Amino acid sequence: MDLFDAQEREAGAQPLAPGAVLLRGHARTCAADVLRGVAAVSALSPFRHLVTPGGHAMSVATTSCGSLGWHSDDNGYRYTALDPLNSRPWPDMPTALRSLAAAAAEAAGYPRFEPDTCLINRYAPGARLTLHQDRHERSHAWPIVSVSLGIPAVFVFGGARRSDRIARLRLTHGDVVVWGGPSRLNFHGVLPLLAATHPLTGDCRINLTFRRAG
Ligand code: MD3
Ligand code: FE
Repeated sequence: MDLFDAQEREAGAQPLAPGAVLLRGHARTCAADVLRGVAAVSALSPFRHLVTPGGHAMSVATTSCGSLGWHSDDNGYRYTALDPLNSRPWPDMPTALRSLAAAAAEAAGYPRFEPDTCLINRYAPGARLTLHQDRHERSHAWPIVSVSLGIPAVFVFGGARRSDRIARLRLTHGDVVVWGGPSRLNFHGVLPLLAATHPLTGDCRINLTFRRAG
């Protein structure tokens, strides 16, 4: 039997690592509302391929909403209050996104999570995210809530050191992962996406990452 199939049949809250919880399919019922919110955000702050401090355009297209947004250029990675593309504040976080993040965090054992930013990543086939840590937030005491929508991806995650052994996890439409406590600084990434289609997103994957950055 395929290991991925076995993983996907499990429901409810599954521990992945200390402080990390997988909520399989948690966002399935609100997905259409959430994707309408993503469309409203990207109408104001369009998806763009950011350039890393090393000078490479990312294969993943990004935008943000909330009081802060994620940006990178020659000067480094950072959160900004204005979208550098249009010099306006990032779009407000749509209610459907805010409620999903709070409900998922609570279901994973992190009540009172109020994110101030949602990074929206759009993956076309072939797009990937190399192994990295999320460590640009002011406090690492808050969890990160990650929501996968659309076509599947293989997510990889290790430990607090780059050399720690790596586990793979296939994430599909509606899956939510909450990363907190000792897992908050784990290395993680996404393998190059295989071509597929999904009725709600077409040929892409959308990942939402809710954080308390400020
Ligand atoms: C594990 N995004 O934008 S979210 C990112 O699917 C990012 O787009 C991925 O990594 C994506 O930075 C994965 C899942 C995630 C986010 C933060 C983590 C996993 C994490 C922090 C610590 C450990
Ligand atoms: Fe990350």
